[in-house]
Order: sequence, then C-alpha cells, then structure tokens
Amino acid sequence: PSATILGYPRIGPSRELKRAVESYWAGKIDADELRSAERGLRLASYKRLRELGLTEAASIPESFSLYDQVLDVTVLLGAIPERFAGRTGYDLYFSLARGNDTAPPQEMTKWFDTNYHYLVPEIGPETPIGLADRGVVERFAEAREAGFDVRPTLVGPVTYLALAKAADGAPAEFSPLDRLDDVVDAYAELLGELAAAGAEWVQFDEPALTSDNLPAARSDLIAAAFRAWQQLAAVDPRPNILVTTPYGDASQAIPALTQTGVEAIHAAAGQLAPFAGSGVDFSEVVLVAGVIDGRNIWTADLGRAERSLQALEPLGAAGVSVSTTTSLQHVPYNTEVEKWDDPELDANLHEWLAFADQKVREVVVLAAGLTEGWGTIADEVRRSEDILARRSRSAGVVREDVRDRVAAVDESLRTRVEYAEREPKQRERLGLPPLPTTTIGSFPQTPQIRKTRAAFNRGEIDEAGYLEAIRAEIADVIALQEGLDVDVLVHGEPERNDMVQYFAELLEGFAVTSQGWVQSYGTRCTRPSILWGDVARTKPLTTEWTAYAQSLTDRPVKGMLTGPVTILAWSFVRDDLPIAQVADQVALALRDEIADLQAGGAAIIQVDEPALRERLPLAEEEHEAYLAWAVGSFRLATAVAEPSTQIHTHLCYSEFGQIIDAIDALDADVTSIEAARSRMEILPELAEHGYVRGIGPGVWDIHSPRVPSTEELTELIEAAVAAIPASRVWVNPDCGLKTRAYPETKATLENLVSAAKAVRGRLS
Ligand code: THG
Ligand code: ZN
Repeated sequence: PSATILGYPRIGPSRELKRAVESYWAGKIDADELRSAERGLRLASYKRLRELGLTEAASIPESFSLYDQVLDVTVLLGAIPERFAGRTGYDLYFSLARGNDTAPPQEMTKWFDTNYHYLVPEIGPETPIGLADRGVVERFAEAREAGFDVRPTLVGPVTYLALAKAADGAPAEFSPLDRLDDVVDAYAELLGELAAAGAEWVQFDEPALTSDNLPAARSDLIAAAFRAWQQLAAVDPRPNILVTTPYGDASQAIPALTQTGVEAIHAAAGQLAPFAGSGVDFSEVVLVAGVIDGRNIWTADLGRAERSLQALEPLGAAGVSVSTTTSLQHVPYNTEVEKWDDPELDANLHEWLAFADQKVREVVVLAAGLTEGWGTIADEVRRSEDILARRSRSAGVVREDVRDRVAAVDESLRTRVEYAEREPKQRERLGLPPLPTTTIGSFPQTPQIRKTRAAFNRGEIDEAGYLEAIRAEIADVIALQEGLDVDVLVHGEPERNDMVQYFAELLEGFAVTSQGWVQSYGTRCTRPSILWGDVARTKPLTTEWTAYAQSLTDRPVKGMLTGPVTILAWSFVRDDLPIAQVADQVALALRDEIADLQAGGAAIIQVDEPALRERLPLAEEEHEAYLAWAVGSFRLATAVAEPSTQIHTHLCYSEFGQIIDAIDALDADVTSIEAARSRMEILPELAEHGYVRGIGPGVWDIHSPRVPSTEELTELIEAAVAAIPASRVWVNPDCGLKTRAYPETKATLENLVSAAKAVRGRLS
C-alpha cells in the first residue's frame, strides 16, 4: 500500500476497552460479552481507518491488544511460566497480567523510551515455546469476514526475546535469546497459517534493533535478526513481510535487514536517506518511510515531509510507502472530540494539534502526493505551513521575559554550597532521630476524594466546599502520621489529580485535554499535558497546602514538587525549542516555587524525578547530552535552597547502573529509591560508587497491598545499615501511597515505625 500506519490506539475513543475489561474483572460482564466488546472495538477501528483514507489492501494494521502486545506474543508462543500452568483463555491472559491468588503477575516495565509499559516475558531453557494460540489468525479472519483486508501486526522474534528476562532457576550463562530458533520455528508456522487464511502482508516490530539500553549488545541483536529474518523469509508459502524498526536509530540495522529477503522494511525517513550512495542495495525492498511522528501531537510540516520523502528517491528502492515513525498507540485518538470553546483550552491550539486520526490524514495526503504528483497536494502543504507560521507567532509561544531569564542562567545558579557544609546545618535545624521515618508524598486517593474532585469539576460543589474537603483530608493525614509517630510528615496530595497534570494546570505555557487519554499499561491511561509555549509561574503552585499542613503540626512537613525532567517526560513537549531550554524554563518556575516554600518556613522540600531513567535515549552516544540537561535542570530548580533547607528527591526504580553518576550529580541531600523487591541489593553498589548523601531505600513494596511484618521490615533496615552508614539511612516505603488503601497503609506504617525504632535501639 502507498499509505499505512504502524499501529492505532486500542483503548477505545472513550476508553471502551478499559470499561469492558474492568467490568469483566468485576464480574459485571461475562466472557462472551467481553469477546463481543473486543470485536466491536476492532471493527470500529478498521472502519474509522478506512474512512480516514486507508483504503488499499493491507494498509490497515491489525494492531489490537486486549492488554499488551508483548503479553500477546507470550500467549501466542505458549511461553507460560510454570506458576500459571493449567490456565487457559482470559483466565490465563489476565493472570499473567495481574496475578492471582497463588501466582504473582509477570513484571511490568517501560517499552523503549516511551511511557507505555509491557509485561516482561520469563524465558528459561525449559520454557515451552511453540505456536500455541491462533488469535492472530482468527483476528485476520474476523476482519476479512467483515470486509477488511488488514495486516496482522506483532512483536518480532528478536525483540520479544531481547525484552524477556531469564526465568527463575535458569543457569547464569543462559540468555532468553538462546531460544531464538524455537521462536523462529513458531513464527514460521504462524506465517504458513496466515498465508492459508489469505493474508497478503504481515508486520513484525523489531524496535530492539534500535536500542543500546538492553542487556544484549546491539550488534548481537542485529546479527540475531539477520539470521532470524533470513530463515523466516525462506518460509513458503507465506505473506509478504514488513519488518519495522521504530523508536531509536535504525541506521545500524538497515543494511542487514535489506539482505534478509523480507519484502519491506520500515524506518524513519531521516534514517533512510543518508544511505543514498552508500552501496547498500535497496532494489529488492519496499521502504515504509516513517515521516509522521507517532509520538508527538503537533500538526506536521507537510512540506518538510514531502522533502524527506523525495530524499529517498536516490535509494532506488523497489517502492516507497508513507507511514508513521511509530505506532500511534502513544497519542490520543482525535482532536475533534475536545470542546474547543472551553475557556480552559486555548482555541489556538486546535489547528496546531494532530492526534492519531489527524496523523492518518497527514499520511494519506502525503501518499497522494507521492503517487499522484506533489502538485496535487500543494494546497494541503501550504495549509500546514500556514498553521506552523501562525503557531510560531502566537502569543505565549515566545515570551521575552522567559527567554531572557533562561539566557542569563549560569553555573552558579545550578550550584549549592558543598554537602559537607549543608549537612550539619540541616542536622541541627531538623533535630531528627537516627533512621528518620517518612513517606514518599501521596496518601491513598480514596473514592471519596475522587468523587469530590469530579463533583467540583462538574460544578456541583463550589470552590469553597472543595477546598474545605481537601483541608479536612489533609488534617486527617497529618493526624494519622502524628499518631503513628512518623518523623517527617507529608500533606498527602489530596488536591492533585496527577503529579504532572496538577502543575500543568497552574503553569503558563501548558494545556490539558479532557479526552486525550493514552494507554499507560493494560487498562490504565493518562492524559499527558501539552507543553506548547514558554513556561512561566504566575502564582504559587503548592505553598498554601504545605503551609496549611505545617500549621497543624510541630513536626517538619515536606514541600512536594514534581521535577522538571518528569514534567517533560510525561507531557507532549513543543518541538520548536531545544529540550534543554524547555527544561530550564520549567526548572525556573519550580525554582520560584521552592524559594516561596522556603520563605514560608519549609525545612525539607522534595522534588521527585521518577522519569529520569525512562527517558534515557536509546542510543548510547546521546546519553551524555541527555543527562547533562536533565541533571542541569534539576539543579537549576533546587540550587535556590539555603544550605539549611534539605532537598529530597525520589526515583521510582532500582536499576541505576547506567545513571548512577547522574543521580549523584543531582546533588540532592536525600534520595529515596525502590529497594524492597530487590532486598536492598543496590546499596552496596551505591556505597562502592562513593555516594555519600542521605538515602531512603524503600522497605515497603507498595505495588501490592501485602502488609510486611515488623520483623521483615527490621531485617531490611538492618541490611541497609550494614551496607551504608546508619547516619545516612532514611526509612520509607518504595513509592507514593496514592494507589494503596488505608487499611494496609496504616498497618504497614505502624510496622515501619516500630522497625525503625527497633534498629535505632540496637544502634544506640
Ligand atoms: N502520571 C503521569 N504519567 C505517568 C504516571 C503518573 N506515567 C508513568 C506512570 N505514572 C504510569 N502509571 C500509571 C498508574 C496509574 C494510572 C495511570 C498511569 C491510572 N490512571 C487512571 C485510569 O486509567 O483509570 C486515570 C487517572 C485519572 O483519572 O487521571 O490509574 O503518575 N502523568
Ligand atoms: Zn515512586
């Protein structure tokens, strides 16, 4: 086909899939009703994509997933960990995703450098691998019966294994990639079945070939892919094969893929063009060129896209198709469902934005230019250029005050006095016991708080009533922590819907949508904020709540902010200004907030950066530049703190390896991290590295409601003080408590305080 996309969102334009699946879990609908809901959503997507112009055979991807596309391959291959033995169908599928009474779920982790999370396969030498499930073939047949010739889409064999972890009990030298031949055999059988069902094309996604951040070396992955795709290309009969390489840089993989015998390869157009004159032979492959950004939400410059497609001509490929750089699963469905007359949403933004449906139109227009002559789309090209011109001139996109302030930033604004000088001042000011106890920030968001916020947003209760309800909640949270004898308190964040959106709603330069949902994992979604203009703080963001909480207690209450890197990582960010400058704009806004919190008496201010690791670029050579601006912006925000003000940060993970220097360079006085699940294993690594400031290794894994006993928590704290001097250790849970409920929160915090006191007693 001349036009296609790599994938389409699947949660449903009004999150229908979320509702159906959660209703099934709650027993409100049965399996037949869920099957019919899935089918309805798939067919509605095909219909929509055809209406938008994907009319050629195989141009519509069959990219549905009930929960996760990696989980789908685990089930396809029957690569089921033993603890799920005997289960089938939805029971098996959802048990793998969510666990059950007897078996914990598969782990979840980030999909490349996106905000999407997949379920990590567990592969050992004995894990069964074969063609165990015909869902892919059935969905193809289902579409065909409804009149749609779709292109089945699945995660490729190398990427599947590259993302897997070795199953428990596998020998130390085992790598999941050792099982590549078995996966290739299963895929070969699948290709035969798809051919028999009449599939013309099938798409396999191999983004692992674009990443340096996986356990296997990139060159090994490319070599493995070369072999695997040569073998699969030799299957006969089979559909035509498209291999895609989204997310990172495909340059290293492209030459190998052209020689495997697959009919089409996908890469970003900008990564293909430099091969002109390189001697790589493209004459036997169709190039599916990613020209429309699948991860951002800005109306494309069609003139630029046209030029990048023209730059592919010298490659002499067997054909060129117009496409997206990635699946559109990372963007919302449609800009047209927003209420553009709502004063909360700057109406100017409407034409600047392209969500999934708008991007499909852009692809279709460019394909018409490519096949029918660029002159035929000249009006559309001009229209897109006009939009970009209006965008660049629009009020708020460039603010001289903000630009001047960023331009004047120098290293001194990013630098605090030495830790050795800060530490005694903070110790004296705070007067805390050894092993101080605290929490990460949020307390459970009860259904009652959510209801109150929803009623306020609908105008059913007035602002005074809403603020009163939030104050009452804060008072409860403070009283609870005092009762439990926690040392450093938090206000619990009941006023925040989301740790990024809350700030985006208050800062200039951001917009938030009402319907712009993007799947984060399974049935869970977020509405990423849109950072479109220069960022400025025109009023305090959090000071009132912190001050109120502090007025209720003599113990220190932490000021709580989301850091600049995380605000950017979980938003759609403007593409017309270097990211380092955008980050510094956000940092300066946060710097002013920190100054105000400090002036209001806050002795501890926490600036969370849970996304620092996840946005690490996939290409190793880009790591240094990324970490430079990321760390620089955090320091710009926090270096306004007086020596006696203690800066905390929180990072939501424990795999530090690649960024341990960066974490040190943040220069936070105290860093809390995830550590309970890995039983404090990372602490010796930190110590060895020479990290000398405060550290709060999480002792409660908050991902589950299980209440750890005082003994268990005591052991974890003992393990911590064995690895790190006790004077630097804090005692806290792994992460915020927003998704937990009060019963397990109270029970665990009680045990946590007892455990800290027990170890303190022994130390003195
Ligand atoms: N905020 C934002 N982005 C994030 C996270 C966040 N990205 C990474 C990580 N945290 C993703 N984790 C979650 C966890 C829970 C939910 C979404 C992402 C969730 N969402 C509700 C749902 O889908 O029902 C909707 C929440 C709402 O009403 O706003 O539960 O913390 N920005
Ligand atoms: Zn966390």
